[in-house]
This record gives sequence, structure tokens and C-alpha cells, in this order.
Amino acid sequence: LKNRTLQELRSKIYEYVSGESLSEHLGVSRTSVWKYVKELKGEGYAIESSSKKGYKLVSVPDLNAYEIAHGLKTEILGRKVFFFNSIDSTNNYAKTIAIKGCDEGTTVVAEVQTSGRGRLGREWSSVSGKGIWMSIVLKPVIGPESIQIITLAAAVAVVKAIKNATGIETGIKWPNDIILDGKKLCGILTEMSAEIERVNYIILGIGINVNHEGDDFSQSLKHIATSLKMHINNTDNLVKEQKSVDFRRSEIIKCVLFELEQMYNKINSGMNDVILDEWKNYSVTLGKEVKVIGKSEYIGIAENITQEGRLIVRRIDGVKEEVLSGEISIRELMGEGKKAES
Ligand code: BT5
Repeated sequence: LKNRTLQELRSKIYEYVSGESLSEHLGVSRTSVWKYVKELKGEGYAIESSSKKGYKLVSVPDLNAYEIAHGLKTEILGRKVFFFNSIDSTNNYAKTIAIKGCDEGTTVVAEVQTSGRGRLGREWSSVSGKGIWMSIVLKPVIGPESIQIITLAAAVAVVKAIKNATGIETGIKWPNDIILDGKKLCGILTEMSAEIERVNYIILGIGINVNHEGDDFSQSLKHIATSLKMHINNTDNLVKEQKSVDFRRSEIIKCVLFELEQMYNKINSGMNDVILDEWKNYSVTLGKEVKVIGKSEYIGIAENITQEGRLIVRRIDGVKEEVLSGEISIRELMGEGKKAES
């Protein structure tokens, strides 16, 4: 009923809705309406009340489960959302519900993660209220050897979603980083449970820095990380009035879920070629000199990716190597200077 109250107010945003009509529509007393309005206010909805005119919704919070559901255009992804003010890691929670057999597409979102994770046990900084920290449970009909394609598809989906939601163009650094102005804007952590021939479930974790200002990053991250807001606040990219505007994270999440669902449908119908082509379009890695870091380290040119999403690197001595995700990380030596072109 609280959501119904919100629905009614939202459908007439900036207009007064009388307490009487709300109580009629919802079939509850005016005291109950008042109680729901009070709860909604506590959740960050700015609602003005007047004893004569009723209630007027004037602004909505930028992130909660309702705001993600409102206007979501997907069929599967994000149809069920678990929203937390604070959690250790959305990937951890997604895993526990996946084990219990939650629906495909179930999405976990948190305001803050206290132990956000990157790959190989690295930390993921997830400060409160500034970013998108989310995980999606997927159950694709693919074999475990194809898991890398999910990461690549997710990267494409994030680039497209950010472009659609904000107009900002970003690029993909193999395999799982989204780059803006030469810095890391988003990381993707794909974890799976699989048998020899079959994937049971995949947890797709996505972290996007949205409304961070420079000081929201630790000293060690400052020179390698950026946010959408920092990009806009950079005077070169600024239309004056835009300054310091916060992005609505729920809008970006809806766009990510939508673009991701398009990619997911392609994966499930075996259209990996299309995904790889799109990935190549947005890549800031291919054609660049890269340093492959791992057991054996070497420098070469990132020439292409394989059908499975491995990076093909031609070493200086001409030998071609296929680099597997997860085993090693990659660092561009050049081309990450100023602007990530797509
Ligand atoms: C990643 O790992 O880039 C995957 C990050 C995935 C985060 C999401 S948030 C929702 C879900 N729940 C989780 O617990 N995780 C996922 P990797 O490629 O290993 O990069 C990690 C490195 O990125 C760190 O060692 C830092 O150098 C850097 N880093 C950490 N936090 C960052 C941030 N907020 N922005 C940019 N770079 C960051």
C-alpha cells in the first residue's frame, strides 16, 4: 500500500493530490495515508502537505528498489531487486540467493559495500551513496568455457547504458574495465558456479563510480579512478549550468539492465559474433601496446580477441600469445594518457 501511495503521488508529481482521493483509491483511512506519506518522507521522498490541498510529491530519491522498478523496460533482469543500505558485497549476497535458487535476473543493489571485491582478492572501493554497486544473477545456457563472453557483453552493455543515460562516451579496456578520461570508471567481476559442461549460475558484479568527487577516492585510487560527475565537472566537458549536478543512479541502473538484457538474449541465442564486434567497437585496447602481467611478463601489441574473449597479443619477437582472463591482468603502456576514445 505504501508503494501504491507512491504510485498515485508519482503519477501526479508536482501536483497536489487530496488525502481524501488517496484514501478512496487505496481503500484505507486518511490516517493510514498520512502514515505511508510519513514513511515515504523517511525514505527520501520530498512530499509537501497542506491541510486543505493534500500531498504533493516534489522530488524522489535517486536510488532505491522502487525507483529501479519504476519505468524498468526489461523482462527478466532486475524484475526482482534486493536493495540494501549497507552490505559486505552484493556479489556475496547474490551468491547466497543463487544457491537457494532465486529467479534468473534477480538483482542486488547496495548504497555501500563494506567489503567490495575486485578480481583475485583485490579490494573494490564502494563509498556510500556515490556509486552503483550491483550484482545480477544469470543462468545462461552456455558451457563454463564461455564465461568470458559474459564479461565482455556486460562491458558493452555498460558503455551503451552510460551513453544513453548521460551522453558520456567511455571505452573498454580488456577484459573488464570501463575507462573514462584514461581512468577507471567501472569494474566488472564475473563469478560462476559450474559443472563440467554446464553453468549453474553466474554472478555478474558491476561497480560504477557515479557521483564521486576527487576526495571520495583514497590517495592510491585518485590517480587511477574517476567518476561520471568528475568527468562533467572537468571544465573541458562542461556546459556551465551542468556543474555539480548529480546523476540519478536508478536511471543508469535501468539503462544497464536494459542493455544487458539485450546482450544476454544474444548470448542465449548463440550470437557471440555480434557481441565480439560490438566489443571491438568500444575497445580502447586493440591496436595498442600492452604489457601482459603474469608468470611471464612481456610487451606486445593487442591485436584481436578470440571467439572465447581471449586477448591475442603479438610479442615484439613476433610470437602470438593468447591471454586468458583472470590468470593475468593487463596494463596499457600507451594510449591511456588523456582521453579514452571509442
Ligand atoms: C574489478 O576488479 O574491476 C571488479 C570490480 C567489481 C566491483 C563490483 S561492485 C558490485 C559487486 N560486488 C563486489 O564485491 N564486487 C562487484 P579488478 O580488475 O581486480 O580491479 C580492482 C582494482 O581496481 C583495485 O585493485 C584498485 O586498483 C582499483 N579500484 C578499486 N576500487 C575502485 C573504484 N571504485 N574505481 C576505480 N578503480 C578502483
